[in-house]
Amino acid sequence: MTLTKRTIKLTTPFTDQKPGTSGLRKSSSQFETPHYLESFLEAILRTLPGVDGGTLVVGGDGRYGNERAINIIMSMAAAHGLKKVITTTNGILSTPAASHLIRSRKAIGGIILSASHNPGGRNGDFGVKVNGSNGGPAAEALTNSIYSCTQKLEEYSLIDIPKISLQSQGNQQIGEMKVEIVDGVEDYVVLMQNLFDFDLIQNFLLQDFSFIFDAMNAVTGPYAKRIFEDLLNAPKGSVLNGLPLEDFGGSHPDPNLTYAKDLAELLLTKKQYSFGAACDGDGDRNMVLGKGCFVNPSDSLAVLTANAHLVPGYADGLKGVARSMPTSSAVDAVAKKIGINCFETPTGWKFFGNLLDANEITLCGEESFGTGSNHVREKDGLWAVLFWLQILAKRNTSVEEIMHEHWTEYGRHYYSRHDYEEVDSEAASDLYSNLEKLTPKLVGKQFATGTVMLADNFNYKDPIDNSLTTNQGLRIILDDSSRIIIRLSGTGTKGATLRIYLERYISNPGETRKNPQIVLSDLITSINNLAEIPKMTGMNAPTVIT
Ligand code: VG1
Ligand code: CO
Repeated sequence: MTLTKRTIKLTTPFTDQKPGTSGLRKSSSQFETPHYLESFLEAILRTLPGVDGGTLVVGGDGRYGNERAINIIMSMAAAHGLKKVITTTNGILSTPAASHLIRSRKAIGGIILSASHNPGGRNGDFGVKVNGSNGGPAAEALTNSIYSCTQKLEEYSLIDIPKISLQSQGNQQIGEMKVEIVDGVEDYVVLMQNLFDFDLIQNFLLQDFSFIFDAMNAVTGPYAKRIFEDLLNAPKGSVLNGLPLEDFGGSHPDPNLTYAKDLAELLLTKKQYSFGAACDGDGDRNMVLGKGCFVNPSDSLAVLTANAHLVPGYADGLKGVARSMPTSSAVDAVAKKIGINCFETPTGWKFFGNLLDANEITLCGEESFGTGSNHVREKDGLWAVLFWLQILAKRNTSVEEIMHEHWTEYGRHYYSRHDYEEVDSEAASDLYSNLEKLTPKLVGKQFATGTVMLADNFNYKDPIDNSLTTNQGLRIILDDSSRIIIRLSGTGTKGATLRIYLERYISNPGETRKNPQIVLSDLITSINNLAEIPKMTGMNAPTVIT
């Protein structure tokens, strides 16, 4: 069957993508305005190397708009000469599973439909993320090319096709292009089985150890049920909110103490389970909790690094590790002890890509509940949960014990992030530029708990391709190793989000069981005063404290 290609002229220019971001995240209603999604897809399909004759992976976290977007991608992909599009039943594909599929099927890249941890539904957010052939978020150069393409876009093309049913696996043909619908869970599960000892974890779960996982009505439900309930024999019902819903049941699929508060209550207040975990909308983030014990994501990366030798997939040792700049230095201490490199990158998973591809690092992570390794090129929520279970099983201990032993050995990097959400954009940018002028003047002076050694705006030179990324966050570093970082979020969709990251190192093992907010209080007060946060934002307290 030959199908006819149609070209549609654009009357309004597309100006919405922010330069430097590897996708587009906006309200669902914005994505439903005519030609909007199509315009961004056109820029991707014109820019991604290898489109002509190539294979593309497409799927999403199941939020409102997912199947519509998959159908539009099919009709545009056919018009741009792709040989094959691989998608999944019901379009369900987590971000890490997409990364794996891109790599294992040697695709030219992928389009992941998700606004990650942002709420979904008709009144929520939608997003389009672009990944390259290494399976990772599009690197800066590709992102910039897509951005410049959006700036001069005058038309887009598609082929009219009947709606494709994603209900079952199989192959379909659209003109010259093949559509392959696969099970989005299976390949990923096999990858996990290759990295972890499922028998050992299964036996451990049979002991006096209770487990609960919250899929937050988002993409990890089917993966978690398969892995934990079917393969590891956790009791049925161990996976809460396991059915992906278009609006995530009206909740905010962000695994932190504020938005996953039901789970936090089960573990921290009621102390009903030995272990609890949750993942975000698209499955790349994770939160790990023990009985009465919250694991800070920065500490989690440090613990995984220190115990990686206990995991079959990493038994040969680690090449190196990396963390994003605002992530605490807890992992640095472990890297130093085991004698491997520790790289510091800007916020965002794309900056780990080159280091992973060049085999300079094996594990990496961010303070924002992201941990991952060289098994894919995205952070991976369920992988992190399995990693923790493997360590617990091998050491036959509890999360709380692991944390206390870790802090006793390495000291504790007390850490917290304060987020001020939906701040007026102008007020937020004024606050930031005021601070940018003020902070360099602090060098040599007393501030909070010590003397300021360095105050700058973080720049990063990629050690592999030497590319330079500037303006990645203000840092104030003190002589007692305390750090305060100030950034404006790049992923929010309403107003601006101000993030303040606070870190203080205490080496004395006797002082590692304190409340972080108390230990960090001098830093908190000092930065609140310097930045005049209440006055500038009109907010007396952060929206989210992690
Ligand atoms: C946030 C996090 C960052 C993470 C990014 C994408 O960015 O801070 O660490 O990489 O979200 O996560 P920002 O610019 O809002 O601080 V996800 O789960 O969207 O892939
Ligand atoms: Co995410």
